[in-house]
Amino acid sequence: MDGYIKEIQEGLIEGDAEVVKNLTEQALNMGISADVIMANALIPMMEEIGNEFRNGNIFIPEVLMSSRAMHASLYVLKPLIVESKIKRKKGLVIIGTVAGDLHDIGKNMVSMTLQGDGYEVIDLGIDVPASSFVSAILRYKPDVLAMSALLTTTIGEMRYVTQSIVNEGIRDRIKIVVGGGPVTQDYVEEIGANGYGKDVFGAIDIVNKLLGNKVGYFNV
Ligand code: B12
Repeated sequence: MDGYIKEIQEGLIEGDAEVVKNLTEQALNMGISADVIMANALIPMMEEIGNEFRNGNIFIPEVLMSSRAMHASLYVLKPLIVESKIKRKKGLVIIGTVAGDLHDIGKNMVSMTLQGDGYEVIDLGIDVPASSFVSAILRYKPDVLAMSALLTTTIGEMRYVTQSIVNEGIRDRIKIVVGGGPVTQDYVEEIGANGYGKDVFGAIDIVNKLLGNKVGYFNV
């Protein structure tokens, strides 16, 4: 198993989408689960790529290539992860990356795992303005709004969206969960959201908890 995980990681660093896609398929054929590929290969490697980027060892084009390779792997994993493990839909979640922010790898993973846990998810995409979040809530009446932000310059949008929901008079209709690199539990309390998830598993846990369903991703 370690061999495949390592090769996928190398493919991610090299930004070789074709190789990463093929290796992901091979790993699945060898019986390595989608959860393991995501948790052991994809997530730590993007962390590593982030460090390399911060330290000036790689630049935006390389990060974009790696991100493309990451999406190639997610494309293969998606049907396995979203294949609902229970028949009944547990609730409706609207998810999006806040305005000014283009990062969507983590959001897409959260969306896929929530679907895998039995939630219906409407993904508004990236760079979503507060007005679009509010319109989507009015239109679809979801149980949960999930927002993602990766930049210290964009997490403030989460406060603005939350305030817009309060101003619209619909705050009590929805639970708000937030996540992404700079987001913390303290920040949740500061902006008046309902919960925070550190990673995909934290996202599942908090949504299940807020909606009164204690069944976690691994237990379904
Ligand atoms: C890939 C990447 C890019 C790609 C994005 C491609 C894409 N399609 O997403 C590109 C090249 C476009 C990019 C651009 C930029 N980036 Co960038 N990027 C990254 C990088 C390397 C990885 C992010 C990632 O995908 N991680 C992997 C996923 C799985 O992790 P994640 O997103 O954190 O998500 C997990 C959790 O946070 C959580 N989660 C996420 N969302 C949610 C939502 C909810 C509701 C919940 C519960 C949980 C949750 O669960 C996820 C799964 O476990 C990070 C470094 C890093 N370590 O994060 C920098 C990073 C985020 N980028 C950074 C910067 C500075 C930029 C740019 C400003 C660079 C520039 N000078 O132009 C631009 C900004 C563009 C914009 N307006 O958004 C900085 C941010 C610094 C800061 N504190 O603000 C980072 C931290 C790099 C660094 N170390 O300096 N970037």
